[in-house]
Amino acid sequence: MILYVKGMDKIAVLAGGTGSVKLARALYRLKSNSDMQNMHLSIVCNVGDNVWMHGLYICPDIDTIVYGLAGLLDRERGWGVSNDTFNCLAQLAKLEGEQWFMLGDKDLAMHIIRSMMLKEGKRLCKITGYLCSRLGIDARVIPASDDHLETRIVTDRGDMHLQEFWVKHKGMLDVHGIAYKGIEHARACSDALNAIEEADKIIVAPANPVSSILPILAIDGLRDAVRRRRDVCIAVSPIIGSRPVSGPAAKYMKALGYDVSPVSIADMYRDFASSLVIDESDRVLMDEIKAKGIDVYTTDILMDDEEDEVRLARYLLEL
Ligand code: FO1
Repeated sequence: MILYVKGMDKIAVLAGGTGSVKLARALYRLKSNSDMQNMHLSIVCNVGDNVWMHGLYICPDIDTIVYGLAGLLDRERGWGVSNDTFNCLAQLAKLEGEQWFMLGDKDLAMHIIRSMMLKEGKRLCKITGYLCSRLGIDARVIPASDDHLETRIVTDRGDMHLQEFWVKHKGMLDVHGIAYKGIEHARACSDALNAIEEADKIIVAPANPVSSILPILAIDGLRDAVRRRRDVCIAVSPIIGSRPVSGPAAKYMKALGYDVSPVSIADMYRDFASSLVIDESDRVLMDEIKAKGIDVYTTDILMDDEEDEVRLARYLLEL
């Protein structure tokens, strides 16, 4: 039985990729409940992971969310299409040499259509809306910006695109800094600003704070837009204890001078989120977090299976 708050219809989620999709798809699943059919779900996606490969524009975080909502995501890997094959990549390897970024045959269709439409002058947000409608998705997946920006990781071997650091080098290099290249020219997508302005509740997904959430908020106007809605903005900690739930968040946070702790998430988010949800096992940190001027709630935030995902989504809607 869901204690769904009447009138709480518009939900905006700030999202990255592999961690965020678990929560996004659970909210989307709840939307099919008879008492929640009025819910309008808008997912504002990070674009800092976007990359050009083989003349195609890949938007990993957008694609992960789109595939997740469409029920096409490879759940084990957390990215790409389930039951995909890699024949085209094998042929590319013959013609071009070793390939380090795995683009599946089915996945390629998305990148081909997107790249074609971009070359026709269409905006990323319109293209994403079109792809969602073709896949029958009844939610808005919105790029934070239509403009290209990329998260660069500064390492011993120089600065490189996040995908090169994470996929090619398997996240093994030492990290000295992070930069959002192109951020000064990136304009916020108007649909993203509207979704934030109109939301009854904004949920910051348990995503990498440095490479997923901060690049969204670094886009001109976006942080201010969320700050104005601080009272309805809830964040879920991507850190439990002293570890990220997944991915390279620890390396990135340390590079920016933060301890890897939910307390640091409170420091990073307190100006735009009024509440932080942390794991039950971090209950002892509640007072320290509260002292930073952000409300704190505890629940089991680890999403190991579908049941966990839906339970956390319900908890956040009811909070
Ligand atoms: N992650 C990997 O670890 N290896 C890959 O080869 C890889 C390919 C890939 C292709 C399309 C796509 O949408 C995502 C892909 N990812 C891959 C995931 C991606 O690198 C990151 O996990 C996200 O950018 C972080 O959110």
